[in-house]
Amino acid sequence: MPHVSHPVSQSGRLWLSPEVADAVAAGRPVVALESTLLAHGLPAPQNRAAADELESAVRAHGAVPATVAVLDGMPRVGLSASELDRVCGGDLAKLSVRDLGPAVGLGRDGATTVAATATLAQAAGVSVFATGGLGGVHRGAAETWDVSADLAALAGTAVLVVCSGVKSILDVPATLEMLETESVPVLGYRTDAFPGFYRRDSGHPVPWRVDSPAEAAAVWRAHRVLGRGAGAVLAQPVPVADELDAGLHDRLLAEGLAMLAERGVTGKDVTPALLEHFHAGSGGASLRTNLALVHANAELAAQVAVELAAVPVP
Ligand code: PSU
Ligand code: MN
Repeated sequence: MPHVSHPVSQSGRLWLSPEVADAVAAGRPVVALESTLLAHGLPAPQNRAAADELESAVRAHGAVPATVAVLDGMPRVGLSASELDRVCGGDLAKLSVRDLGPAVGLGRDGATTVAATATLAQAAGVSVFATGGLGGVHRGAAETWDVSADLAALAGTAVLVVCSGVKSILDVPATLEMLETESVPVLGYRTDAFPGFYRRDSGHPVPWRVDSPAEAAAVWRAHRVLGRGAGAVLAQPVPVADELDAGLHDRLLAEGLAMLAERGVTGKDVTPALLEHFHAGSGGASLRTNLALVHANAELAAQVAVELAAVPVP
């Protein structure tokens, strides 16, 4: 299909695929998908299969998928099959919001984090976004100051992020505190517990619970009016059958944290290094958990996007 122009891509450096541009213009449901989880969170070749599978899950529930990345300096919302090949082909930079200007200005490629994906989704007119885990406050942040830019981005970007909470590798209560400070509502989906990614319960409660896509959509509509432009988190625990065994989880976490300290891994390399450690050390179990939860989040995000499209947000 030839690429058609869209007003957004003409006015600035932002490319929407024809399918995404048409859906946004017509007010049809669209779900943004993140590319860092493909490029840095999942090993090849499973990442390429996952990219297709997530897009199919969104379509199966009646929405248009829009995977986001920067290629040849162009921020893209909605990728073709060959563009997904590039994202999953290895060696892509990890782009948070601070990296968007440099990557675009210098004509580079990169996979977008939650923060950068939310920023580009909002610019494209897409307000629902599915991913696996949110970045947050790292353990030891009082010394290292390592707090994911995902939190600041959510504070100032009106996007609903459907995820499975944050990983136990982070400081979970500090992350929840910061989301509260930034006035980002956290909604448990059919749960009162904030999910811990591999595990259904991080040990910390959520302030609010919703039990259907319609309830999530109702909250999002109201938050768009009252929430001062902030995003929101819809946190869905991994399906019961796919939860990682508690003992295995705790062992991998302890080993992984020791490995980071030993190797001196810091900054933006921390999350990918720990994910790899979990995937390698669990004999594939953590990968199955990871794939199952992003799939479920893509489905739920599509259902919420369909609800929102039925009654447009003011
Ligand atoms: N958490 C996960 N899997 C991931 C990430 C986080 O369970 O793949 C990725 C997301 O792209 C998230 C980013 O936005 O890591 C956060 O990185 P940092 O902590 O460097 O901001
Ligand atoms: Mn960081």
